[in-house]
Amino acid sequence: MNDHRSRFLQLALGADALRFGQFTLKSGRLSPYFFNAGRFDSGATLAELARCYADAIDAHGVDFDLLFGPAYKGIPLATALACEYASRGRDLPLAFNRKEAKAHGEGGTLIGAPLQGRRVLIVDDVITAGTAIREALSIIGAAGGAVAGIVIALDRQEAVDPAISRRSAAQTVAAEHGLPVIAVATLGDLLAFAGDQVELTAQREQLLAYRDAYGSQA
Ligand code: OMP
Repeated sequence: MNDHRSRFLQLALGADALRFGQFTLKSGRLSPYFFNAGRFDSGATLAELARCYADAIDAHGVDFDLLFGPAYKGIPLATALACEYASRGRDLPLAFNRKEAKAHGEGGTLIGAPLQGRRVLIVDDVITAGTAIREALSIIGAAGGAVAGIVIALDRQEAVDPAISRRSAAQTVAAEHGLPVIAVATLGDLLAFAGDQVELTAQREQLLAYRDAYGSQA
């Protein structure tokens, strides 16, 4: 693996955005790793992260004409990606939401370019159960946008209820909405990456056990 996936994983580990230990997830699961996109907290790390996103999107080839960053973590990600595309010669409109509606000034919950009639690419950090992405889908639909796809940095490839189905949350969202879900890297990529690093052997064992318990088949 020597492309945007390994560049991203190296960047995330170096920035402490990807950490090993014991973490309680939004779903209540106890995870041996956690991805915190908030640790991409400098211009240089965000710029390199945006290059990884753009390379993953371009490798996939999705057709879109607006970037949408869901509050809060998606906002700097979509913004950095818009800047990266501008530096590649493509000036894309950008929009995001706020979590609490504003009753004064411009009002509402949407900021930036109008979504009406646009093919929107959602830019977010991570998918576990897909709750955050579903919220973004309904916000965009209500504003008259058509979602063209979803790009995330990390797909944790977890089944929502492994006793019922081993389909991942990303696969479920993709199938339900007929949308591509593009990940810069997946848990599978992280396992392959960790397999090449002797110092990550113990962490890899924990990741494998976690995947056995909650992971999707893909
Ligand atoms: P879902 O809404 O379940 O897909 O989970 C996405 C959200 O989980 C993210 O927006 C974060 O709030 C949080 N999260 C992380 O940021 N990193 C992780 O590695 C795992 C989670 C999580 O709680 O599942």
